[in-house]
Amino acid sequence: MSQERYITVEQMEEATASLLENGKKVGADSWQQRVKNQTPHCGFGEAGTCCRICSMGPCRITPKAPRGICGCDVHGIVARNYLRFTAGGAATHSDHGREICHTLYQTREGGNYTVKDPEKLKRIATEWGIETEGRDIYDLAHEVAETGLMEYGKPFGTQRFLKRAPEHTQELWEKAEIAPRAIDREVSQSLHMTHMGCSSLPEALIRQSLRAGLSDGWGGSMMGTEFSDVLFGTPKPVDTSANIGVMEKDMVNIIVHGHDPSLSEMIVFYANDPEMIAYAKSMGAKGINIAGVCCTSNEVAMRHGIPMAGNFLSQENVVLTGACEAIVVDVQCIFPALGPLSKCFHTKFITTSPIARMPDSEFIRFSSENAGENAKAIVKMAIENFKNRDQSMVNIPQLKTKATVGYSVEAIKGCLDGVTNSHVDVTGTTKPLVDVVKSGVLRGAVAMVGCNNPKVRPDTAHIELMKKLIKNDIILIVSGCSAQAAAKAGLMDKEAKELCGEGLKRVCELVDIPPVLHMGSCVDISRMMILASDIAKDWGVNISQVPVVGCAPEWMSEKAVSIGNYVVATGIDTFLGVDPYTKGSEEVTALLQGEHGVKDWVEANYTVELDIDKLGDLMIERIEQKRAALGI
Ligand code: MSK
Repeated sequence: MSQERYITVEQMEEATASLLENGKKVGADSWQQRVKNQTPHCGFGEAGTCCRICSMGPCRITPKAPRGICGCDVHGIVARNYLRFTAGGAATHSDHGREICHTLYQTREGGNYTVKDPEKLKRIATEWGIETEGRDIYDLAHEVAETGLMEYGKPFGTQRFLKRAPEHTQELWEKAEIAPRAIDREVSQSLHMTHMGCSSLPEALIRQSLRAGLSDGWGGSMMGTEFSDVLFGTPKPVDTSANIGVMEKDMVNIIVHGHDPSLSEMIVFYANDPEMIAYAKSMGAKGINIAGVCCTSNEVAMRHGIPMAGNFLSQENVVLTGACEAIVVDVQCIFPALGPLSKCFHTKFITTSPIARMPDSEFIRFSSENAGENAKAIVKMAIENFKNRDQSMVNIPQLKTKATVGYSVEAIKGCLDGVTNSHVDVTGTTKPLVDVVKSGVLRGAVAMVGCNNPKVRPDTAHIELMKKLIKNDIILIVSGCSAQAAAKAGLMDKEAKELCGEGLKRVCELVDIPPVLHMGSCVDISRMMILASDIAKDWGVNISQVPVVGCAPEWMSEKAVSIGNYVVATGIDTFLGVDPYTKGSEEVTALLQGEHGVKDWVEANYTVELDIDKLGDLMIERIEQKRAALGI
């Protein structure tokens, strides 16, 4: 299939429409239909004004009933809901990080999992005060993993990685009493605070929301990211392709979906095994094609160049092609709908984690002990399923773009160093980047993240905002499903520099990068925190002064709320295109979005704007305000 330079949202919608037609022939349900069935949504839920924390209610706040049965007012209810939302996200990301710590603990020479980046492991060990001299690399890996696991439940002290932040930021956290302690403690304290008869003071609940978020971003997620690099390699720029056309008509298509790279890495390994490829050929296929969906896609794209089939709201599309032999999932963002949908086709829906069990799936429990064996069994199962494919039902829309992905902090510094020093040094500096921002060649940066949400025309907000920002010489650093939206549209192709303003175009040419930099999966937003910290230190200013903002224009998950809290708490103004169920309380809205709430504590706040074009204007305005304040 030929690759296209750019793909529009209209082309993607046309492709989806033809896939839905395919689905209709076999009686498939779709999220598009379920959205219709669920609309209009409950107004109390949307405003955050329904409380079902105890069984006296549910209580719904109206002008006639301004307090719940316990007497809690609307502000307490909205703030409690917000904190519970955050705690769900922090728990989820951090548990992902915990699984990665366990995988690191299981590494051994010649085992299922090995250490691929020993230098990074040693850097982290040194940072944590662990002796590295003369140590066996696996002894060291086990001690670092165990130390990491202790971060979840240690009785005293705060998260080790907080020391990576500029001193000023650490002082703000201490002063605001939001420096996160043990990760599990912050999550369980959030549930405790929101239990019936505990906190109903919005300020206290929002403070804890920031603290729980920080335990994710500077704790669980950061360990998830850092140890994934140690285990599977620190990403560096690699070419790949994106959009639904990456599925191959004549090959066994295996889709990996979810978040934890411990599974997908193994599937990728066995799909490349010559024995497995020969087996696929003996079954009449031309080979094995692996493609990804959601954050698993980011993980394997940035380390192996595995094509990206789609993001959150494209997950049903891969099955609707009729050419998916297996969709293999681990945890998070997986539609339970994939079970019944896969039954309409020949597709095997394979769940692998006890954390994400779903009806109508085949459960093959994955663990570090059986990873190799089970990954091989899954690949074999998919190959053997090829013969069950109904070729008359195959419909792979011809949409495919080129993308360059894998811009970890180390890779970005390496690229910048390559320009100034003609050699790549992964421990380099962000100074060249600071210089181009200071000079105005680049106006600033936007860290764009998050999901799709049917409340926003899928991918439009991501793509349109990115186009607008790069045209205004603002570089994009993206992760999660935002990254896939960019890749699907062609914005991660280095040629997309032609869509940029003159300044950004020059930077892209000089550094040989696309204008939208792929930084990885959801947990990798922690990479963005490290980059922001390094920039602030190299510049000699506070993070909140740097002309950079965060944005989640189509977010939907609890994880995104946790992310929003740690991005804001790190000092980065954050712009949302979907309301976080807080509009029912003026007090909570003022705390999150006003000039005298979280802004007083951490020098940043939220902006919620549902008009996407306006959201873009507001981000540009904020970046320009920061520039003006710095006198640049
Ligand atoms: S996968 S949390 S839909 S970004 Fe990380 Fe995408 Fe959002 Fe899931």
